[in-house]
Amino acid sequence: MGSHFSTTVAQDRAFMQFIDGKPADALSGARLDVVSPSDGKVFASIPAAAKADVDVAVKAARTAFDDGPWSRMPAVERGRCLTRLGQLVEKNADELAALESRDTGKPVRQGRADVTATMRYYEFYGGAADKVHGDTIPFLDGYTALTMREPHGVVAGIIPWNYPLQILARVAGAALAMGNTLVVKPAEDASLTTIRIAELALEAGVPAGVFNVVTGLGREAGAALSAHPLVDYVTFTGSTTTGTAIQQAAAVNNRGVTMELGGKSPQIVFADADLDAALPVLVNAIIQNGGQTCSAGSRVLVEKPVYERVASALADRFSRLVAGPHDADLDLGPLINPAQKEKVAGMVDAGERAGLKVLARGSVHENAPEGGFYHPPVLFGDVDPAAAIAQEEVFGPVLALFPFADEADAVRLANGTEFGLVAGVWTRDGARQHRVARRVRAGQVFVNGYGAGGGIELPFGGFKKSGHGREKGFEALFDMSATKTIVFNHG
Ligand code: TXE
Repeated sequence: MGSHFSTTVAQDRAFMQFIDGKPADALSGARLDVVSPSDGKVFASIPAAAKADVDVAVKAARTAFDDGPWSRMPAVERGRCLTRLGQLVEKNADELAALESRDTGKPVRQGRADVTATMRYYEFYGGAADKVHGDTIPFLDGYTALTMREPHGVVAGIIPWNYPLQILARVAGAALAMGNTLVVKPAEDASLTTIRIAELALEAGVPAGVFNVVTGLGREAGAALSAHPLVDYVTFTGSTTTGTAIQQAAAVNNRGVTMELGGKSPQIVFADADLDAALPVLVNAIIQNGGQTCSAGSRVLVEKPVYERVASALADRFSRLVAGPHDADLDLGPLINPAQKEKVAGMVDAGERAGLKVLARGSVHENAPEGGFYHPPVLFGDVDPAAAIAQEEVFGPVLALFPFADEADAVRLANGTEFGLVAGVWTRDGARQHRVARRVRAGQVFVNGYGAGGGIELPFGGFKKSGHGREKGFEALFDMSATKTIVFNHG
């Protein structure tokens, strides 16, 4: 194995949680191993928080909210803290990118792109903090009525492992800009950069107790956090099943939630599309982060006259894709853990057993470490729209191709799953661009492009089982606050 493939960069390290401005071990002292998906080896550990740890963190956030100064600080000052956090992310970019890649297995160039986006999130929300304002409302004679946006209070953020830095940034950026305090529970598979960002937030001037991190298992630390009576609002990105459990837990306290759940996002390719422009985007939308992206373009619908051409061009590209360790920076990295690898392999096997046609399969690099969680990219053709691979989120590098007859057929297929997160429409016909973009049930529609996960400024969220509430952009600031109406009687 060449030096290019060495995966032992960082020193083994025992990471700590971050509570009330200080590093904290779990009260029980219990720890979880941190495994590199590239070689399956343990390289660090994190505290395994239980209910009692969550309680300490939530109480710290509660006190920081109730006693201030954060929630009462002029919005411009909060914004400056976030802007400084963005600058610190930039200053520590190499360290953060290396940590993110190692922890998640994603190729280092993806880790770097994630750091750039993270910096942008804090910059965007730093600038937005003092630009949210209410209305004055014409009311009865002798009255003045006005609205203002107030923070919810303590926000719980439960974060998945696929884009820890970016998803944390969109949650923390919007929540902190509005004056909330935070308790974050990153995924047990990828907690390291979240801990680092909380340290940097303190350095940027975010007061102790405002940005807390508890680490540990979802069913323990995550469940305790989502059910905690002192939490005012819960925001979650992850699986639809866990999202349902979290909503049920939050409902016991009647708390609001933002849910960013799974997807089965379609890209619709009409015969008049610029295929040369579309092809690399179609591939990238399912290969990025090994397909472990909520907005992955996992279905490609192609109009019949160009179906064979698109299928063979995609097959050609798929057969040349190579998976390897994060620091080899190949087309894609390993999957996050053995369970995810088994899930993807199981769905591919089931598809083949059900008679679905594999048009092409990429490869795993011959020098990839044995213990890594690799799965090659797989392209299925002529997929039955009722098949599991057509309906369920695989969360791996598996693309399903479907032929369609006409525009109505395309829209029906595109809308024919329980999800509705993102869609792509490829056509040169302007009127059709508008018609299809309007009729597809998805929170984001890209025309002649596809921005899997991209666009800090663009509101993002789902229809149907893909969730509710909106993150990113200015709109997230509304989810992260509540309207208060004040009425003065001066008659
Ligand atoms: O996700 P979970 P998992 C999908 C994807 C993947 C599947 C399983 O299809 O194959 O989910 O992945 C915390 N109460 N996505 O099991 O369970 C957990 O600790 C409170 C889509 O890893 O959703 C982690 O922090 N919290 C996706 C977070 O929830 C709980 C991203 C996400 O884990 C909890 C990830 C509980 N009972 C997976 N159980 C996307 N939409 O981007 C778990 N958690």
